Amino acid sequence: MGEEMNIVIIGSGGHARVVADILLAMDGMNPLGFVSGDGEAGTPGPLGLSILGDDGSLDSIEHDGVVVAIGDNALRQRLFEQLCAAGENLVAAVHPSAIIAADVVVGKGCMISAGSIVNTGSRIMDNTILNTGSVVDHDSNVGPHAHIAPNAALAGNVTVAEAALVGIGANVIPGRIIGKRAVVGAGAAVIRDIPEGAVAVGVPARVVSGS
Ligand code: JB3
Repeated sequence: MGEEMNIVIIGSGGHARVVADILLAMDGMNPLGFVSGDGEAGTPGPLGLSILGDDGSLDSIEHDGVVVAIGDNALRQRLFEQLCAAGENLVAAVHPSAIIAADVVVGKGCMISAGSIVNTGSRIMDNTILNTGSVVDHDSNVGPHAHIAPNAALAGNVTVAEAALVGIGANVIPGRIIGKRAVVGAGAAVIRDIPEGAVAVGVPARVVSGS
């Protein structure tokens, strides 16, 4: 077996624990622990991993890569960009049970959770979350810092722009575009494009704010 990569997880909330579990399940990844503002360094944490310190301690921890494991899109984007600028290696955490077509492009720092499916021709850009059991069907584009929540499904040729959130259990019919930083509510059915910054809810989804 080749050498393992030592990975620091940025954040220590629920999402960070799921990312830790994914890294433990992957070949070649060795999660070292969490860097966050929560708790004293050395505090024992979940999955046998501890808090290593706050952001200032990252330089003193010997590591090969980091994952920003924070659900909030804006905060995850800010930390991702800071860490890239600092020369960090942003690695993707992809659960072994995810089914990803051979030609799919997966960007830096993505989290692809258990049971997710990404079909042929799709592109998953940097720092995106495909949460548990989500589906991204063929030729879809999921922009950087976006989040496809658990059990949400994108049909073919869907575009989800930068930092947009498709909520838990929502569905998007083929070819629709979800604008930058838009939010699609839980269980919504998107049959029309959603403008940048809008919040859309319901079946069929209607814009309730932001446009
Ligand atoms: O719905 C699902 C399946 N998952 C949700 C996920 C997508 O988002 C989950 O239920 C939560 O709603 C949310 O998870 P997350 O991001 O883990 O939220 P929370 O438990 O609030 O944890 C946020 C973490 O970010 C905490 O550990 C904070 O200390 C950390 N944090 C905030 N600002 C930071 C910073 N960590 C670092 N290193 N630097 C910061 O500036």
